[in-house]
Amino acid sequence: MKFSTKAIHVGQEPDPTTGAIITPIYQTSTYVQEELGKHKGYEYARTGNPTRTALEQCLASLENAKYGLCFSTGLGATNTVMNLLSQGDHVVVGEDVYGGTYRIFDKVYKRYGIEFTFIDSTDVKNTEKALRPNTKMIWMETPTNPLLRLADIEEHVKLGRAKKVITVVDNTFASPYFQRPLDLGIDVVVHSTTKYLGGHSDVVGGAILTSRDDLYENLKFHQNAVGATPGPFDSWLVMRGLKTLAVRMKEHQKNAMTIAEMLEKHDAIERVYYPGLPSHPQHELAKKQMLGFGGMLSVIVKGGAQNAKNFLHATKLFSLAESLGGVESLIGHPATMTHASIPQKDREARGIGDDLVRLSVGIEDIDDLLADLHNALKVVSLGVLSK
Ligand code: P1T
Repeated sequence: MKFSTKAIHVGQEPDPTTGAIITPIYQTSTYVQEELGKHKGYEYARTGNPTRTALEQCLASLENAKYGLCFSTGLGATNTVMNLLSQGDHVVVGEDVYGGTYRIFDKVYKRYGIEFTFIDSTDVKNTEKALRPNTKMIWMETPTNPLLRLADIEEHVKLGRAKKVITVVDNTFASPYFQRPLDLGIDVVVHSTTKYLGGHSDVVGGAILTSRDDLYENLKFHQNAVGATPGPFDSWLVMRGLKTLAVRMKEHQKNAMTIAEMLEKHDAIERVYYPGLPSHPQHELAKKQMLGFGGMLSVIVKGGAQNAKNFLHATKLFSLAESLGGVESLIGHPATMTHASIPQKDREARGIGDDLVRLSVGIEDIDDLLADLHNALKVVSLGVLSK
C-alpha cells in the first residue's frame, strides 16, 4: 500500500459491530471482563484503547515502523524515550532543538543524574567527539527547530551502530511524508502529533515509532507505567488529520518554497533558512535524505530585533502564535516564544537571535500569503507598525 492509502486505511477497518466506516471514539475508562483474566484485549484505558490502537497502527505504517505508541503531548513522547535511560547514562544532543526538548533534558533529567552534551549535529564528527563510554543515546532533530539545520541520518546510524548507542530522530518538522528515518536505520522516531500529523491546530499529542522489539517492550511498559497517554477523542482527531496528511504536505511545501524564494530576494530580509533553497548549506543532503523540504522556514530580518518584531506584528494572515504545522499560517519569535527556555547566551551561540522570525507556512492561497508578507515587510521598511 502507498503512503496516502495507508494514511486513510491502516488500523481503520470498518467498526465490527455497526459497520461504521470511521473508527469510533471509544469513550470509556475500563472494559468489562467475562471472568478473571478473560477479556477482548483491553482492560483499562491508560493501558489501551481501541481508538488509540487504530492511530498507533496507522502512524506505525506511515513511518514504516513495526510499532507505534501514542502520547498526550510530544513532550510526553520525549519523556518516555528518556525513560529508556538510567542514572549515569549520557546523551549526545543536536543543540538546535525545540526549547521544550532542551528544557526537559537540562532542567528535568539532568537532576536525575543523566548527562547531556549539546553539539552541532550538522557534522557527525562533532557527535563522534562527544561520545563517552557511558553514552547510551544520540538525539537529533532534523530539520531542526527553528534553524532548519540537518543532521546526516545515515552517518549517525553508522556511528550509533558501531558504538551500540540508540539513535533517535524527532521527525516533527518533516513529517513521515517527507522523511522516514527508520528506513535509513534510525532506532526510534519521535513526533509531536500536535503539528503536521494532526494538522488543524485543534489537538495536542505525541508519538514514538520503532521497529526494535526490545525498545518497544521497554517503551510500552513506560507508556503505561508513566501514563502520559492520549484520550480517545484526541487520538481520533489526530487520526482524522492523518487522512489528509499527503495532500496537505504537498501544499505546505509548494507555498513554503514560493515564499522562501520571494523572501530571499527581499530587501528587508538578511537571510532565509529553508532546506529547499539551493543556498541552504545542506541542500544536497536534504535532497538525499528527505522526500521533500516541508513547510517551515525561518528568516533573519535586516536591521535587528525591532524590525523583526515590527514584521511579526504587521502580518495579518500569518497569526502570531506558538506551534506549527496547521493548515493556517503562523509567525513566531523563537527567542522569546518557543526557545525562551534556552539561556540567552546559549541561544545566541546557536544562532537564535532576537532578529530571527519563524514562519509555519499554511495552505491558504499563495497569492494571499505573499500579499500579507509583502505588506508586512513594507511596514518594516517604513519603520511603522500597523497593529
Ligand atoms: O508541544 P508538544 O506536542 O509537547 O511537542 C513538543 C515538540 C517536540 N518536538 C518538536 C520538534 C517541537 O517543535 C515540539 C513543539 N514545538 C512547538 C510548540 C513550537 O512552536 O515549536
